[in-house]
Amino acid sequence: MMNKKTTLSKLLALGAVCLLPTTLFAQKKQKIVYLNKPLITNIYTADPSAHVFNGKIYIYPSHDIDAGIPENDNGDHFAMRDYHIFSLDRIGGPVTDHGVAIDIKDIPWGGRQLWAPDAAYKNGTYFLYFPLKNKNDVFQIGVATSKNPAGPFKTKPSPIAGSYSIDPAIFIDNDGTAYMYFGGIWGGQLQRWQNGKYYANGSKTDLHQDNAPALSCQVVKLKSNMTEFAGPVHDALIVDSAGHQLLGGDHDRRFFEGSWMHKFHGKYYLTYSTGDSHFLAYAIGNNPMGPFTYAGHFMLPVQGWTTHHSIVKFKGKWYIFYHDTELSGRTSLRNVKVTELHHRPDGTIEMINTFTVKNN
Ligand code: FUB
Repeated sequence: MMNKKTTLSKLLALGAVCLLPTTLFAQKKQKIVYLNKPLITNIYTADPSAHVFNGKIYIYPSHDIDAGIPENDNGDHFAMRDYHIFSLDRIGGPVTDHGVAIDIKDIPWGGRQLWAPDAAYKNGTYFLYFPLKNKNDVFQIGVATSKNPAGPFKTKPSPIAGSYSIDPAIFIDNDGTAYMYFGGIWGGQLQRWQNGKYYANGSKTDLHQDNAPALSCQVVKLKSNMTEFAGPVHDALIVDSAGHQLLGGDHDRRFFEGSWMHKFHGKYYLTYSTGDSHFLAYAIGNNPMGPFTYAGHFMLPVQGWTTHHSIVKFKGKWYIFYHDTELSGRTSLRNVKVTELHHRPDGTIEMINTFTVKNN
C-alpha cells in the first residue's frame, strides 16, 4: 500500500519511522512510547467518527478484519463487512460495544468494502452514512437510519443518488443546513470521476498531474430529509496564502482522503489526511463550501500507514479521535484512540505527535 514513489530516504526525511514494523524496533533495542492507549481492544477499529448524542460520545468506526487479501495501493486489503458502534460517558471511561449495527449482507446494492462511516442526527432520527463498492466495484455512499444512536440501522435500498468515492463526513451548521464532505484519491477512486461520470481507467489522478491543481475534497448540501443531495457537488478548494490552489504534486499539503469539518470561533476548519505523506492537515474558511486557506499540519505521521480522524467538542474541551496500529503492527488491523486537541488564541491548532521512539 506504500506509494511506489516513496523512497527510504524520503521516509527517513519525514521521520516516518512509523512505517517500520514494531519487531524492527525490538531488534534495534528501541521501543515506541505512545501518547494514548487503544480505546477498543475486543475488535480492530479504524476511521473513528465521534459525535456527542444525549450527553455521551458515540464512535462510528470502520471494523477492520483480516480478510487474507495482500496489501496494494487500491486498499483491497481493507475488506470490511460490518460496523460496530461504541459509546462512552466520559473520556477515559469504559467503552461499550453496542454490537453489529449493520452488516454488508443487509445492503442490497453492496459489493465489497465497508469503509469509513459517519453519523448525524435530525428530528428524532439517527443517520449512518457509509462508503461501499457497488456490484460494479465502484464506491458510492449509502445511508441507513435508526431511532437509536447505537443502532441497529436499516439501510435505504439504493446508494445516495449522485454519490461517489469514500469517507463521508457530515457537518450541520448553526442554521440547520447539513453538508456532506467526502472523497479520497487512489483506492478511494475520486480520480476516476469527472463531471458526474465514472471513468474506470481514469487518468485524472494527482500521480500524473504534479503541476495541475490537486483533486479537491468534495462538498454537497443535503436535503432536509438528510438522505439526498440537495444540489450539485462542489470542489472544496484548498488554496495557499496567495490564493493559489494547491498542486497535485504537493503531497505534503494536498487533500488525499478522510475529511472532517468543525467550526471554531465562527470559522470553518476543513481537516484531512495527506495520505501518502501521512500527515493530518487543516485549512480554514469563512464559508462551509470553501474556499479554505491551507493552515498547516496538526498531527505528525502515526505508527501505521496513515490515520483518519474526527474532531468533537465534549464538556468544553476539543478532542481528536484517530487510529494507529499499536495492537497489531499491521496496516489493515487498526485501533482507535483519542487525545485532546488545542486551538491557540490565534485560531491555529497545536501539533500532535502520537508516539516517540526511545532507546531501551
Ligand atoms: O478504512 C478504509 C480507508 O482507509 C478509509 O476509508 C480511509 O480514510 C483510510 O483510513
